[in-house]
Amino acid sequence: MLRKTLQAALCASAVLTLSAPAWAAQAQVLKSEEGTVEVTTVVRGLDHPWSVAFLPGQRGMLVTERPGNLRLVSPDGRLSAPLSGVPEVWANGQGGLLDVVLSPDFKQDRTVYLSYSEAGKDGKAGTAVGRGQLSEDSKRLENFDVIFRQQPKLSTGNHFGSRLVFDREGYLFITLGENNDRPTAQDLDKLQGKVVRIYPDGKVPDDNPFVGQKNVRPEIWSYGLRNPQGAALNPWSGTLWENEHGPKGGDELNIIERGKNYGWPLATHGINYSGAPIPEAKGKDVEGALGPHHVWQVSPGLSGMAFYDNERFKPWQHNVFIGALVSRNLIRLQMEGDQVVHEERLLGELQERIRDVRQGPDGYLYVLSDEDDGALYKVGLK
Ligand SMILES: [Ca+2]
Repeated sequence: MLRKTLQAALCASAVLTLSAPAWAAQAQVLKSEEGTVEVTTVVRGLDHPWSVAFLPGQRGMLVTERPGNLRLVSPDGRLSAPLSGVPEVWANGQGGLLDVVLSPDFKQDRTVYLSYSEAGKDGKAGTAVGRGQLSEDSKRLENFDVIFRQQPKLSTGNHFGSRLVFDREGYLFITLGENNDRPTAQDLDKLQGKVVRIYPDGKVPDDNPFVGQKNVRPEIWSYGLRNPQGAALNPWSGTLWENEHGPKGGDELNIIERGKNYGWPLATHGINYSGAPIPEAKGKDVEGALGPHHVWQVSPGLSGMAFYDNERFKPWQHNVFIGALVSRNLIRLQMEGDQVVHEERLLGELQERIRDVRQGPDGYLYVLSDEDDGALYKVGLK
């Protein structure tokens, strides 16, 4: 009897998974400075989605859900069952299954990289990164292997970072939060509050800035970061850009340079959520630390970011888009060269926490809302 009930339930969920969703064709039309924005829901019912990666050749998109599932979304909005072969994640607070990116050679090696929070001792956790091969039927990751672990593990649920970005030479950058243990962002013997640079197999390049120094982690590329939840490679300059969720006030956009100190927690434009100053802070600008490239005095709660580099929507060309969790909208930054000259907020009508934004191969923006009933939206100009 129980088995029959289970079978019926499984059949019902299979039907749900395979039938075309009713919301797929609906589009919302919103006003913006650059014309009418059209928002199409590709899929709903995602459990706190965190990141999206596009498979080549119209094979759909991989989406991470923070509680620990990796799913495939078909181009017409069908949501797969969770893929098998994904590592066990420590899904507490801000931790769980986080970023997903494809290998630059995905067409040859079918390798998928994941960042996630991994359990340590005493109820604490840290960011880890691993990779596996996507099976031909896209139903599982095979031979998953951990290539990087944040050490020590200090998080009780906060500030994992953890965006993954390949540069043009094939180095892998990982952005790492300070696990809400502020002073560690300045400690070069720890991997909290850092950007690290490794080879795709986890080995450390000899030309990293601190290689060979005593009591310094050789993976470190730059340091003094709080919770870098957004990062992307600037397609015009090839440099790594990073944004971070500040304390109360002081969200930052930074251009990441080799060996540089980005200040946290010695230099910040923000204060504690309680209203008290950051105990370690010495000011907004501190000698030896690079100030933010751009700063928000009122924290939008920055998350995933994307450069727009496509002919489809010309008014967006050379813009930067960043998801905002607290202000619940999508930030559009108009740029002149590297300088931010104007800001607009989009998608505020949805009233959803925006976790990630990516430019799809079709030139549309794809946006994830970090909600219990999260969505993947396709966003364009009409
Ligand atoms: Ca800073």
